[in-house]
Amino acid sequence: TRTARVLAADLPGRIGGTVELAGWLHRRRALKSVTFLVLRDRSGLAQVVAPAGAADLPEETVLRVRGTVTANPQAPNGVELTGPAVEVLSRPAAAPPFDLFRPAVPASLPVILDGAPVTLRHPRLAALHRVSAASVHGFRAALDGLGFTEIHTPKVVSSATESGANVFALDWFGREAYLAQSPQFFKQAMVGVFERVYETGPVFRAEPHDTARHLAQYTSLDAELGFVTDHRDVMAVVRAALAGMVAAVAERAGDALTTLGVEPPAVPAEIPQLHFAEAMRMLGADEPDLAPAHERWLGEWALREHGSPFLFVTGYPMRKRPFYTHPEPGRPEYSNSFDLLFRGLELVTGGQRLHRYEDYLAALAARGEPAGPYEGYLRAFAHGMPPHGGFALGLERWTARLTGEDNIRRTALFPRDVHRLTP
Ligand code: AMO
Repeated sequence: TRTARVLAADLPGRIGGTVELAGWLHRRRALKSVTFLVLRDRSGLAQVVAPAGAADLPEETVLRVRGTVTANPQAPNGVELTGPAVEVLSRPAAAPPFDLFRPAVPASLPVILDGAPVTLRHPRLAALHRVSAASVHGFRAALDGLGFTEIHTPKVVSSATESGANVFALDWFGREAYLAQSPQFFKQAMVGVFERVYETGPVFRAEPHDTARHLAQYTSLDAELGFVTDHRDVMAVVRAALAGMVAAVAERAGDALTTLGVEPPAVPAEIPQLHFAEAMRMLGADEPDLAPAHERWLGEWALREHGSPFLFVTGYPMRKRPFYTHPEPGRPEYSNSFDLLFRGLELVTGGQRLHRYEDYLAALAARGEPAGPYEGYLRAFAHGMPPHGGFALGLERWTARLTGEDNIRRTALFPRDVHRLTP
C-alpha cells in the first residue's frame, strides 16, 4: 500500500507512526556505530538511520524513505526515522561545486551564480529567495486589501518610458521594438479602467554599469492609483505595501529569517520625509540628483534622528524626472515625486503624474520630444484621466537590504547583467 508523503517538519507530530519522506540526501553523518542520512525537503531536514547499503550514497541523491518516527533528543527536531527502507529515485551524475550542507557558503559569487541550478539548493541561498517570495505575497496581500487589481502588461513595447538611454532594442517581425523598462504607460492607462492596479514582473534596463545594485533584468513591484490629492497619497500606499511585505516575511519565511540570522525591520507608522532641497542643504551639495554616497549619508541620518531604516526624499528636481512627472505646485522646478531609501539605498521611486492630455503634449514639447511615438500612451489621457500617481519597488534590492546581502545578484535567481547571460 502507498503511504502519503510527509514532510520533514511534520515528523515531531508523528512519533511512533510509519511514514514516507522524500527529498535529497543533504549529508551523510558517519558515527562509529551508525551512519545517519540527513534528508532535505522543502520544509527542512530530517535524520534517517541509514540501513546497510545506503551508507555511501553521494550527497544530492534523490531518495524516498519509509520508516518509523522515533524520538531521539540528539536528532534535529528531536526525531529520526528508524528501520527505513530506502529507494533511490535519482542518482547524481556530478557533485555540487561545494558542500551544500555546511552552514556558511564557502564560495565566491561567480561560483554560486555559475552553479545556480544546484548551488541555490544550499539552505542559506534558498532562504534569500524564500524571503523574496514571501515579500511578493505580502505586496499582493496589502494591495488586494486596498482594492487594487493585479495586471500583467507587455514586456515588449514600441517606445522607451524611462528615458531612452538604457533600453534594449530587438527585432520584432522586422520592426524595432524594445524590452519594457517598466510597466509605466500601461499601469497609468489601467487607472482609467480599474482606478487602482499593481503588477509584479520583470523589467529590463540596459545598464552598462557593473554595480552591486544594478541588474539588466530585475523584478519590479509596481502600483498606480487614481483620485490622489498628490504624491503623499502614493507614499501612504508605499508604507502599507512595506508593512504587508514585512508581515508576510515574518509569517511565511520565519525559518528563512532564522537560517539567515536576520530580523525583519519595523515599518514606522510615519516614515520620515525630507524634501530634496532640504536634503541638499544638509549634505552641503548642489546636485540635480542624489549620489549613492548621499543616499548612504541620508540613510544614516534617518536612523540616527528618527530611528527609521526608511526615509522618503520628496520633491526631486523636475529635470531629472521622466516627462510624466507632476511638478510641485508653486515650485515648478521641483516635482511631486519621491524616492524611498531603505538603509541608505534607493528602493522605491514614485510620484504624482500629469493627468491632462494637454499637459502631456506640453511636457513632451518642452523636452523636445515628438509626441508621435507616445500616441498609444497618450490615448488614455485624451479620454479623461483622474489625478493619479504610483510607484515601483525593486524586489532584488528589497531582499538584499532586508537580509544584509550587499550584492543584488545574490537575491536574483539567475541574474542578468553586462557579463552574465547564463545559466
Ligand atoms: P525607477 O527607474 O527609479 O522608476 O525604478 C524603480 C525602482 O526599481 C529599482 N531599480 C533597479 N533594480 C535593479 N537593477 C536596476 N538596474 C534597477 N533600476 C531600478 C530600484 C528603483 O527604485 N516607472 C518608475 C517608477 C514609478 O514612478 O512608478 C521607475 O521605473 O529599486
